[in-house]
Parts: sequence; structure tokens; C-alpha cells
Amino acid sequence: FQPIRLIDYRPPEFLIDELLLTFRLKQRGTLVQASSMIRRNPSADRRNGPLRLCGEQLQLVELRLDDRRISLQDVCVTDWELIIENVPDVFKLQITTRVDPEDNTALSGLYRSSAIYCTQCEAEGFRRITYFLDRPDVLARYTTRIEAPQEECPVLLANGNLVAAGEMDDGFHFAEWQDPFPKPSYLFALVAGDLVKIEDEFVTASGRRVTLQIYVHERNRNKCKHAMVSLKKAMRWDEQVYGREYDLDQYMIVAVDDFNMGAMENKGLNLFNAKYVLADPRSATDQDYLAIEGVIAHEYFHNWTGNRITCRDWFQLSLKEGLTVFRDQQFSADMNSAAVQRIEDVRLLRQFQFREDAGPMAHPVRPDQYLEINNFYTVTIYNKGAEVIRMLHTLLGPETFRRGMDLYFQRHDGQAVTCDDFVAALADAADRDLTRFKHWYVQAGTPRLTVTEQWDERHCTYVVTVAQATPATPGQPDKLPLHLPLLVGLLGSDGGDLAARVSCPYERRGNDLLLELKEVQQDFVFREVPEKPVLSFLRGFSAPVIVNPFQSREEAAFVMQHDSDLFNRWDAAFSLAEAVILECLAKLVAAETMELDPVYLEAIHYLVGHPTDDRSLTALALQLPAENHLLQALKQIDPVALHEARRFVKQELAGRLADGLLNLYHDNEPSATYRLTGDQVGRRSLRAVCLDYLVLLGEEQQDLLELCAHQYRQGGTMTEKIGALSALAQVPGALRDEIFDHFENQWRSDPLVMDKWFALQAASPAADTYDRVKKLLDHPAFSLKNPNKVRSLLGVFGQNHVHFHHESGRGYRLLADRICQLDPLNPQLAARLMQPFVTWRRYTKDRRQLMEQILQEIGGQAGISRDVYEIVSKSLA
Ligand code: HT7
Ligand code: ZN
Repeated sequence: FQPIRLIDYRPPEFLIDELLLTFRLKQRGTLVQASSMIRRNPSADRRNGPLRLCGEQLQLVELRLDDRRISLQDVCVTDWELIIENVPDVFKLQITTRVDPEDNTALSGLYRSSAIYCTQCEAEGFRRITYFLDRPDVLARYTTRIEAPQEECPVLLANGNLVAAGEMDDGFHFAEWQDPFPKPSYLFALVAGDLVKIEDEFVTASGRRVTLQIYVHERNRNKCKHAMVSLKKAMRWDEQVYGREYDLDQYMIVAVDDFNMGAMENKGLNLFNAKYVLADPRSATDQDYLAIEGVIAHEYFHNWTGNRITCRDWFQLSLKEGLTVFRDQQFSADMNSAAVQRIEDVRLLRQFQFREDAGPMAHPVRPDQYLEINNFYTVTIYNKGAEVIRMLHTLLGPETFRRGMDLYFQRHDGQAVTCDDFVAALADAADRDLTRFKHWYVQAGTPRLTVTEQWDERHCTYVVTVAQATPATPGQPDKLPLHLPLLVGLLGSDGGDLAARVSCPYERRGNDLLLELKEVQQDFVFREVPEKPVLSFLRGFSAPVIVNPFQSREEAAFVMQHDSDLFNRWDAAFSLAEAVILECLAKLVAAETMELDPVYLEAIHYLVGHPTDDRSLTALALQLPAENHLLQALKQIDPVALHEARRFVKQELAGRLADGLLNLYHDNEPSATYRLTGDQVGRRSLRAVCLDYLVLLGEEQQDLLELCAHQYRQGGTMTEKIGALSALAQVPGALRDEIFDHFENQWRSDPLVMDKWFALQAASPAADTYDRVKKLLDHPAFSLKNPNKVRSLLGVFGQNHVHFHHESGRGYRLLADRICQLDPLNPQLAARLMQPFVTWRRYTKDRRQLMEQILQEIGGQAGISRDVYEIVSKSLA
């Protein structure tokens, strides 16, 4: 396996302007005819080489050059390439290949899912359909003709506009689609099958009528309303906030059961994991509803940031993904509570991206090499990439950022470009030098900030010194200083903002001051400060960094109660909880008695007694940091001890605040009819958090378990049912079993709901989790061939620290065996399941040894995929 390097990038030697694709669909033996107009690229480095086309898992049937047949003996075909020597400067090439969609378990290229033919071409799936210049900087106009049996596939879809359709002999029919926009092959899509459509219309700002269609199986017809509403909201928002209109007459979404990721932004024909389309209150939770809104928007926003302007090469993946995640986060913040959205985004970043950044798979937002591109659809590319865009937005301010975006669209529409091109457009629009800022694209690792404060009472001067350091990451021992925006506030003793009253050279942004850190260490000086302030640092999490604790617990509790920045209020609660749990862990390890810090207890007591109007915010502030987050602070991880310490804090809080939690629970009953408003979502999530604490007292107080059971039985929505189930999953016993069985019986024929049932059991800390997971692997609803099932059971189990890291190694074995089974079927998914093994070096010695052994074993498998090999080799390096 040879690495692909950014420095080896060369423009393509050939260009393809037009492509006519004809598919004759069969479950096995689909014939694909690809007719391309090809010419040498005048800007290529070399202009006399052979034509080399990518192709994998293809059977080459016929080749014609300028309508003359070429003998297959005269070309070179390898497992990954077709090479044709001595081609003219301009020519037509016709290639016929044969593929077997029914046997395609990798879900890349053309495959079948629940009797539907569909495609997934990003990143390199098109080469599993035909031989092609399968790289994002080759843009062609596509015409797609699909021929298929009419009865089996009444619906035939591809990118663009339908230009012809009709019946054929032998029960086949055809449809011909033309996409007027040149596009890279990764945006190609085809769908054929027996689907129904839900239709609506959107009138663009300039008055064009766009037909919106969502295609699903008949049984899901009534679950598409929310997706359609979300799509229309996203279309309007992109017009209003970015001035971007949709450009085709038709926008289609198809829900697919078997899908490797969330969704795919193919031009005019988005394919979606059914999980991100289908919803009704009975079977989907509030979180599902919000995720659907976000993913629908994300794919729609790609039409401009990804499709109209695409990536020059896959190293630039964050150009489209980081930017589009930022846009979807902005959208969700505008549609719902901005503070809640920011908290959720930061929680995800801290739990998963910071962890990736600190491990052997750490890579920059623009990586410089990879073995398998599918392994680089990471939280770093997506979520750190979004943070990088957010920092630009903060540094430039919203108006200048918008001017920069306008310039980017104006300069590069229809092109395949780089992250440098993007930053250049912003820098030019802002007339700013962003050279140092660009280090964010090339440097891996999470910077750590050290903050020190000096208060000079005599001169009323307050100085904040901030130092930055980024730890070494694989291949990058030395780090450069980064340019980052620090939004801060100064709180007076009454909790009010002092910023307006102090004298300083920093830009004011509402209640915040914008400090720009560029050097390794900088002083920020504030004069005429009326009293010693409490610093509200890094408001809204204005940069993706770790801040070394610098405030007393009393100060943190003060921020938690008073800060005008709602994110920082939550963050203060989060950091306090983190400090308290880690302190308990230290005591546990030292065999001392664990105690709950009184300052923290008092702060939470106040919160429970004085919930804010945004109930979701209160719910978030009550939730303890996840083990996945906490373990990052540890030199050596003992997952069982960590779990115990966290559980101790949770149990103590439950015991001491039981009355308050119970009141909060009863005071927040949602309405009987489902509404997705901030108020109603907040009520449901607050009650779920209360139950999650209260069940821990269930051993002594059976009525608290009954409260859970009651919510499960009476709750009219899936949100309430899952809230109850998730709490009960912590307490093994007859009641838990009865309710889980009831749920299974009720929902066994709904795969998306069964995913939840699998996941709750795989995540449970209860002692019998390993045995249950083992049994569930044989459950009739589980299948290694369905990625949602694999993620729900095995993916979630891998994140269950107590049981996955069981000292016997049985958790490791369970996962490793399934990875080896899955690798030949779906290497992309198998590689993703490797994630919990990657940070093996951070664990206690016995666990380290067991995981190292497992990694070596997986790495030694005959026929291991490039995907899994890359993770194993980087983990062991
Ligand atoms: N751009 C899409 C990425 C994607 C993907 C990548 C690899 C393999 C399968 C895939 N399915 C979708 C999704 C997105 O970010 O919008
Ligand atoms: Zn995306």
C-alpha cells in the first residue's frame, strides 16, 4: 500500500468534457457503457503520455476509440487501472463494463439496498462503475440513460433534468437525464427501484419554481414531512444569509437503508441514510428531528460549497466539508437555540476531535498524505475544519466574512480549487494578511492555552497574559504559533459586563472584546477597570483550544451563575464537573474516600432550584462530561476507575438533590400533542436528565423506577420513551427487562427504531452488557451488512468504556472478531470500528498489552483492506 502525497499533485494529463452513460440494470451483470469526449490537458506537465483511467472491481467487456473497436489484448488492465498507449490528442472513447450490484457489500459504486439500485461515488466509488479519470479536478457534463425492468424499477433517477423516457422491449423501460452543470465523478448518482415520491415546490428569491421530491419506500410515505419542511427552510436560509439560490429545476432526495455515512450531496439527487429523512413523533426522537434538519441543510448547502465550487484534490476535503459544516451549524443555530447548538457542537469536538488530535491518527485540517481517503472523512476534516471557518468568521466579523464568501463564489464558480484559494478570497475581501492563520490548515494537534491574570488595584489596570503551545503530533514534532480569536468578557462583582466601561485597544463585539493571539505569548491590557473583574474567557468557544484551568472553583461558579454568554455559563458548569470528577478519581486511585466538592454541589443545587427559561440549557448544564472527554486529561487511563468516579459524583448529586430533581421533573411535563419547539424539546430533555439521575436511587426507592416505567408506558413520543429506557438501562432487573422486551415486541419491524434499542443496550454500564451484546449479534434484526446496525451495536459497544475495556480482554476480542468478519464485506465500515483501539497506548499496562496484541492480529490478517491496514499501522507506529 503506497501513500498518496499532496506534494505529488499534478494537473490531469487528460480532460473529459462530455460523458454519456448508459446503464442496463440487472442484479448481477449490469452493463455500463461510458462514452467520453477526451482531450489532452493544455495545462498538464506532460503532453504525450498514455491515457490512464482508474477502475476497480470491473469486468471490461468492450473498448472503442473513435468508434473503432480496440482489442483488449492491446491495452493494459490492472486491479486498479486501464492504460491505453498512443491515444490521439482529441478522441471519443467508449467503454463497456459489467458490474454486479447485488454482490456489492462495500456500498461504494453501484449497489442494491432493500431492492433499490443506488450509487455512492464519493470519494472513489465511480471507478467501481466504469474506467474513468476519477478525480475531483476533472469536470464533465453528464448525460445518463438508465434501462431497467419496468415492474421491478418503476422509478429511474439520475442527476439533472429528465429529458426523455419511454418503454422498451422485453419489459424494460428507460429514462434519460441531463445535468447541465459540469461536475466531478464523485457527484454522479443513479437510483432505480420501486419508490413513492412526496412532492412540494419552492419558489426562489428570483422567482424560479423548483420541484422538490423525496423518494421513499411506500411504507415510509408518511414520514417525510419534517425533511421537506427542513429542506425549504434551508433553501430560504441560504438565499437570505449567503445570497445563494438553487440552480436546477428539480431537487431530489432518496432515502436508502444501507448507507456508509449520513448522506451524499450528488448534484440534484441527494442520497440519504434513511435515518436522516424519516421521522414521526411516535418513532423518532427530538434529537432525530434536529439531526434531520441539520443533515438535510448540510447536503443542500453543498450545492454551492462543494458542487458549484469543488475540491482540486482530496487533500482539500475540508474546503467543502469544514465550510459546509460551519454553514449547517449556523443554520441550526438560527433555527433553534444558538447557545444549545454551540454547546452540542463543542461537546462533539471535545469528545471526538480533541481525542483524534491527541492520538496516532492526528492529522491537519489539510492532510499531506493518506493511504485510503475514506479514512479521512474525520472529525478533524469536518468539525475542526468548521472551527477554522468559524474563527475566520469571528476575526473578520459577519459582514466582511460575507463579502469574502461572495468573492469566493464569484472567483471560483465552476472550478475545482484549494483551501489556499478560499483563504485568499477572504483575505482579499478583508484586505488582511492571513498568512499566520493558515497554520491552522497544516498543523495537527489541539493548542493549549495558559492564562494568567494580574490586577493592579492602584492603577485600575488588569492584564491578561495568554501563552499558546501545541503538543507534538506524529510527524510534526515542532509547532508554529497560531493566529486565533479570543472573545472575552469582564464580569463585575454584580455579574454585569464591564467591557463597555474599560479602556483598551481591542475591538468590541457587543458585550465581548476581541483579542487576537498571534504570538507564543501576549499580554492584553485593560485600563480604567473599576474593580477586579472575573474573566469570562473564550466566549462562545471562539477557538478550538484547551484552556488550562486558571480560575478558582468559586470564580467558575460565579461565571456559571452570571455570565451574559450562555455558552460560558454552561462551560463553567462543565469544567467544574470535570475538575470534581477528576479529583474523585485521584482519591479513588489513592484509596482515599471520595467526597463531593461543596462549591460544586451548591452551584448545581442553585441550578436545579433556579432553572433558566431555556430548559435545554439547564438540561445540558446538569449533564456530567462524558467518559470519552474525561479520559483525555489522564496520563494513564483506567476506564473502570474513571467510570466509578463519575458514577460516584452522579449518585451523590442524585441523592443530595433528589427533591429538586423530582420537582423539576414534575414541573416540566410536555404537552400531549407533539411540538418541536424550544420549550417542548427543553421539557422533554430536562425530564430525561432528571430521570437519568433519579433511577440511581432506584434500589432504595422503587417508586423512582416506577416513575421511569410510567413515562415509558404513558409517554406519547419516542423522545419520552427513549428518555425512560435510557435511564432504566442503567439498572438491571426485572423491570428493565420487561420494558426492553416490550419495546422490542412493539418495534421489531422498524429498523430505525431497532437501532435505538440495540444502541441503548450496547451503551449500558449494567453488569450484563457484554452477554447481552453477544446475544444481540445473533438477533434477527441485526446484520453486519447494514451499517446502521453495525454502528448501533458494535460502534456503540466500542465506546462503552467499562465493558469494552473489561480487564479480561473479552470486549476487545468481541469487536476484533467482528472487524475481521466485516473487513472483506465493507472495509470502510470495518476501519471505522477500529477507532477504540487507536489510543491503546494511553491505557493501563494490562489493557495496553491486550490491545496491542489484537492490533497485531488484525494487521496480520490475510487480504486485509487498505482501510483497516492504515489504521492498524498508524496505531502501532
Ligand atoms: N460528502 C459526503 C461524504 C460521503 C462519503 C464519503 C465516503 C464514503 C461514503 C460517503 N457517503 C457520503 C457526505 C457529506 O459530508 O455531506
Ligand atoms: Zn458534507
